[in-house]
Amino acid sequence: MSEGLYSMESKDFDKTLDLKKIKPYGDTMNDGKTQVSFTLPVPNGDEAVEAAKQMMKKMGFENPLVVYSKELTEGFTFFNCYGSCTHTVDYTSIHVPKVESSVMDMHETDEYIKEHIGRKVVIVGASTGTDAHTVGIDAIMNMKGYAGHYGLERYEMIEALNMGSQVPNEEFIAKAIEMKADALLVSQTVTQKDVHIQNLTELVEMLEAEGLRDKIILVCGGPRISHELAKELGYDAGFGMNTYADNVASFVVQELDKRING
Ligand code: B12
Repeated sequence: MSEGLYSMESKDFDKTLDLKKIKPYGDTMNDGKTQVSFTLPVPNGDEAVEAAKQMMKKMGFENPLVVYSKELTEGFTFFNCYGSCTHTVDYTSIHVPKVESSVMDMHETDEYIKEHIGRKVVIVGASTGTDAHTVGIDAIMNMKGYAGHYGLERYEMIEALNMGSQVPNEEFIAKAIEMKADALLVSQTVTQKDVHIQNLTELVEMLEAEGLRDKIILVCGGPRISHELAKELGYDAGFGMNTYADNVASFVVQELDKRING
């Protein structure tokens, strides 16, 4: 294949692409081909496969095909299906609120702190409430880092404390007061029954009651956290999947600089 074809944008390559009406791509533009997997609470068999096909049609898929079905446990069958999606999305109308700070690497952030803040920045993090997931907060804070990005413990100009998981909000706040934290990082992975919303909201309310909310930069993160949700819940910023320490550290130090130096 010639190099020219690779460098060609898909809109030049395929004239049928309409960004106002995008559809999943299988092997031709606008074919809508999608793979879906789900479980139905019925035993495996012809009726189960038919039920899965009807479910696919109700979800907006044409020509549904059940390519795999397996009873996982008595009375529960798992399906892999293909179908052509009938729905479209207007890509041109999408606006996703994002944290607005320029992302610096560890060395740039350390230099920024030296120049603009002139002392170590104190950051306390935890996976709070009943949440036992530690990998997310470790990825952000651990010395060794994550995917080639060093965590906050490695930064020369950051004093970082990772309190681990299942940390009650009371203990988290007590530690923040003891360490005179500039920023608190909350990790929430479990979102079943909106438990993360209750827990994140409780922390904001408790910080407000202590008169601390405005004195601390409050950041949350997790696979189902967005910046938009975080702002709605009263946080300064929220980070989702594929976040690195660089993103968080850059936001915290630039925000702290604004608050201290205007
Ligand atoms: C490992 C794991 C566990 C381990 C955790 C071990 C540990 N020490 O962490 C164990 C076995 C204990 C566990 C238990 C449970 N788990 Co679990 N678990 C997972 C799993 C497989 C991986 C999570 C993970 O480590 N991801 C890797 C990290 C790096 O990604 P991340 O967390 O998204 O973090 C990144 C970003 O989100 C962000 N980030 C995260 N936190 C923060 C914080 C800040 C401040 C910032 C800036 C950024 C940030 O940065 C990180 C790096 O980019 C997921 C499924 C999956 N594949 O995701 C399920 C999953 C999260 N678990 C789930 C569930 C339901 C549970 C249990 C309730 C199961 C049960 N019935 O007992 C329990 C809950 C226990 C509890 N009380 O919390 C569900 C959650 C569903 C939901 N929407 O709520 C998942 C999605 C599995 C599923 N598909 O059902 N689990």
